[in-house]
Parts: sequence; C-alpha cells; structure tokens
Amino acid sequence: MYQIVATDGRAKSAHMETVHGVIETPVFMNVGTIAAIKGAVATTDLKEIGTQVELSNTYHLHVRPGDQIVKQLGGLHKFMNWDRPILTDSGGFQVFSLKGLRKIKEEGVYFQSHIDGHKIFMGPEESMQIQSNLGSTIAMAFDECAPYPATREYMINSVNRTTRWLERCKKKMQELNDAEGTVNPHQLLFGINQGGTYADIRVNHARTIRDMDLDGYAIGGLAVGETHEEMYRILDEVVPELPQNKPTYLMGVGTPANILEGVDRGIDFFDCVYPSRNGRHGHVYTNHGKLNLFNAKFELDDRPIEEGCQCPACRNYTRAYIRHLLKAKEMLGMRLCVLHNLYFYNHLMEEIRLAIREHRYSEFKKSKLEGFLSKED
Ligand code: PRF
Ligand code: ZN
Repeated sequence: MYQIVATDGRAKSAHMETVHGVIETPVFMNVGTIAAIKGAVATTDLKEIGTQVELSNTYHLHVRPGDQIVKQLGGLHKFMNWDRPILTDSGGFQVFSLKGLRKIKEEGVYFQSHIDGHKIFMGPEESMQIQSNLGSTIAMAFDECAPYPATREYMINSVNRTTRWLERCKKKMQELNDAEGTVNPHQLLFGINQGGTYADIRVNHARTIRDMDLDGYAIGGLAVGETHEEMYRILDEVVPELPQNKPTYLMGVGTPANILEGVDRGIDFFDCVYPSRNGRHGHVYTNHGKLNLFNAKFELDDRPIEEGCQCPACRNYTRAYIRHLLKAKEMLGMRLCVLHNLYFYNHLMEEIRLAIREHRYSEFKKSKLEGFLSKED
C-alpha cells in the first residue's frame, strides 16, 4: 500500500508498506548486483548506514549462483541475510549492455553468458520466473532499454514490443504469485516507461501502461548518454502522465544533483552505482563537493571525510588514515569510502523527505546544489 504523506510543488513523499516492511520515499536503493554491495559491505553494515532497499539483478543471479539454488535456500532475503525490501531489476537492461552476440526477437532476447559464454534465452516469462524464485519484494518488468541515440522508427518498434512484453510479465507474475510454493506470493510488479528522448513516444507509452494497474511505474532508458537537460525535459513530460497514487522510479540515476532534480519532478525511487563505484576509487561525497582521497593534500589531514557525518568512517577515522589505507591498497580503505558514500546518499534522502514534509523543498534543493558546487575542503 502506497500512501502520499506530503507534497511540495511536484515533489512527493510517501509511505509504502510491503511484506518486508515500510519504505519511506523518496528513497535511494543501494546497489548489490550479485546480492553483495561491492566494497566488502555486509548487510549488517547496511542497517547502520540507513539503507531501506537493496537492489539486485535477475540476470546476474540467474547465471551465478542460479535462481533455483537461491529458491532452494529459501529465497534471496534469507540467502543474503537481509529482511528489508529488495528490488530486482529484470535483466533487460543488463542483457542489452552486454557485449557480443545478442538477438532481440518478439519472444525475448538470445545472448551469451558473461561468465562462460553459454547461450541463454530470456523473455518476459523467464524474467518473472527468475524474480519469483529469488522472491524479491519488487520485481521489474522485462523491457528493452534502447540504445542512445536511436531513430524514431527503431524506438516506436522497441516501445511497442516492450508494451507487449509488459502484458506478458503481468500475466506471468499473477500466475506465479498464485502458485503453490512461491517464495513471496505478494511480489509486486513495476512497469517501465521507455521512448528515449522522443517526448511524444514516451507520453503515448506512459498513457498505455498507466491503465494496466501495476504496483509502480519506472522510467527507464534515461541516463544512457543524453544530457541532463534532456533527461529533465522528459521527466517534465512523462511524470504527470503516470498515476500520482503509485510510486515512480527513475532507473539508474544518478548524481546527488540529478536526484534533487528528479525528486522535484515527482520521483520516489532512485538507484545508481556511483556511490559504491566512486568509493572504491577513493572518491568521496561531501556537502561541499567530491574529494579524491588519493590527493597528497590529505596526507596530514586529521579531520573526518565530512565534519558532523555520522557514518562509521567519519565517526572513527581521519582523511589521512583512509588515504594511507587506499595508497597501501588495504581493503579497509575502499570499504570505509563506500560506507561513507552510501551513508551520504541515504542521509541526503532523509533530508529530502524532511524538507518535503516541512514544505521547504525548493529552498532546500537550491542550498544543497550551491553547496555541492562550492568545492571547499
Ligand atoms: N531498464 C531496466 N533497468 C535499467 C534501465 C532500463 O532502462 C536503466 C536506464 N538508466 C537502468 N537500469 N530494466
Ligand atoms: Zn561519513
């Protein structure tokens, strides 16, 4: 059940009840593609850094260790020891970003495993079956994330196929939820809007899928090479066409600034590899811009990454020490940077929710954006 708690302009903050507990939105989901947050972060750490939703991937877990294995072990929640919500991406996007042989047909996609090259077929029914075996809280529809740029003709054909796939996903998910022995019989299904940067194709697609009564609506096919301005323009056009009383999800986005702009246009859910990927490279977020802890100027810096930050890295260690760990290639250096960055994103979302609920979102957004650009350390 999804209930809007407050709105401020187009921004909304909601309370969503799931079988794995409540999600307060806007929320940033922490990416653990293979059921692990890269950078040696355990699910016990996630509880300490304010993670609400973990995100894993259908395709990766199907290839290794295998969704049947995960099901036999009681489902993904039990397997990775995470009892809060999990969203699984459908595999569509990951399959399309794989190099090598790949054939898109009406029935689905033929491609090769990135592990050992063996041939795999995945269509809407296969994706739903795998996600059902994993037993995630929220499953994503199997879609095509079209390449950027793509011609209008390509995009129209692709989006129409994605609509037909969505109908098949919905039917299959219903069957799986009703079947005997399903890991999570209350699994939710989010549809995905596509259409690249063609506003009219996007809007038509949004109008087609909004009547399908899905549990939530994602916007895919953005942050794939277009400018930030184009992405914001598409959000301006598409979000008003989606049901206001359902959650919205902007897939694979993005920087803290992108998130502030997405929230301002009515988005509830976000996910991105930036905080974990940047953390593994010693790049850390602060309210005054990003720092590269490999930089020599931190050699004698005995301050935390960010003054006042309540993350496990900042409460216990200095910039100088973390820099030393990174230079010496000690895993702890990476781990501390990833923990700080995820905490930073999770905490930003908490501040965003409060600002919406106190009806001061536009001033809040402005002052955050100014801070990010100030570059003082
Ligand atoms: N589709 C799916 N997953 C995604 C995307 C998409 O278009 C994107 C695009 N930024 C990220 N993840 N299924
Ligand atoms: Zn910190």
